[in-house]
Amino acid sequence: MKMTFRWYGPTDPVSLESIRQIPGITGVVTALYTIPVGEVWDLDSILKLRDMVNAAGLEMEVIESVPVHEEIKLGSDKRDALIDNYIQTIRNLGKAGVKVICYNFMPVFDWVRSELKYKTADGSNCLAYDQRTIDGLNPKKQTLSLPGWDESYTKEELDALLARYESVDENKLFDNMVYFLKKIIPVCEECDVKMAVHPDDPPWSLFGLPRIITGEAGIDKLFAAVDSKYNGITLCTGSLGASRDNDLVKMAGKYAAMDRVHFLHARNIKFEKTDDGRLFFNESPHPTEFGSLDIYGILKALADNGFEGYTRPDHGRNIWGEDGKPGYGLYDRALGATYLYGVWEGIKKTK
Ligand code: CS2
Ligand code: MN
Repeated sequence: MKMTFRWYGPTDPVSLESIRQIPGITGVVTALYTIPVGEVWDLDSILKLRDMVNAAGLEMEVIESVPVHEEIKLGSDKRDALIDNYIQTIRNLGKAGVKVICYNFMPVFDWVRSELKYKTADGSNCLAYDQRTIDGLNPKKQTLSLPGWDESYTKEELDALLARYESVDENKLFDNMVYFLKKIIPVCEECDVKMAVHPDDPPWSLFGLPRIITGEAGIDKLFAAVDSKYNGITLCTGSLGASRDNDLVKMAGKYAAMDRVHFLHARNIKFEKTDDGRLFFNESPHPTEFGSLDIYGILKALADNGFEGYTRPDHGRNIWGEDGKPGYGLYDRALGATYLYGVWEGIKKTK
């Protein structure tokens, strides 16, 4: 396992120096955040970023994310030019020594939560998801005020985009994803850069938009449609684990044995009891005991099936008075990293 840490670039309040001081961390996972979605990431900018990371004693072998333009997900006639740009970005990243690209194929919205600072009993705060709040939101009828939603679209632009997705169902979205992958995977093979799709978070349809990377069936179908090791997944435990239909220990073992897990996001979530039985979860500390997911079991299944890939602690809470970027403060993710390191050491030494 290669332990990494997400870093949001030079403006991240968490410095490379701090990251370097976390035991076991050898690299950061980052991106060029200022390049508009769809444009080529030029080699110079990539190398500058890599050199900055390397100068701090860390590697930059994983990118999260190179975002996929909505025109590609929609399958419009603009997609070929945008896929050509994506291909050029892959080539440039390969030249800079990048080995894995994490991306997602969720229409319009990335991860969705109802709260960014849910207060927990010990005084820390974390991200949370309450189905009741989400059910009360309708982006077609109201101006969406969704925590974490970056409002990069105006209301009119969002309306227009949502209207275009009305003719895109799960099957169409899947076909568009396969079209994209069939074009890029041969280049990935040539450049030795692996694609690792991040599962949909949460793994079900939201606001009427289709979502397809939600569990075993979708992932199996994706692997069958584009049968290359370079077409792999980011195993994000907190994303897939939000659906109780997903058996994460089984999936971890199965996909590691297929050599298709290129990146691990280790995050625990805790389902809370609600008066009316609706879904509510918050993002708990990483160790198994504090959440609803068997983080140990997942790591064991990965180890037993030969996983040695890139890993990072996903989302941490805000603790010790830190007021960090939601999910991405320093302290709790650092605790998560040392927990993962320790569990992994234990598994390896008792094999
Ligand atoms: C991340 C995702 O913060 C997170 O939950 O795991 O936002 C992830 O970066 C993207 O979905 C990957 O494209
Ligand atoms: Mn994740």
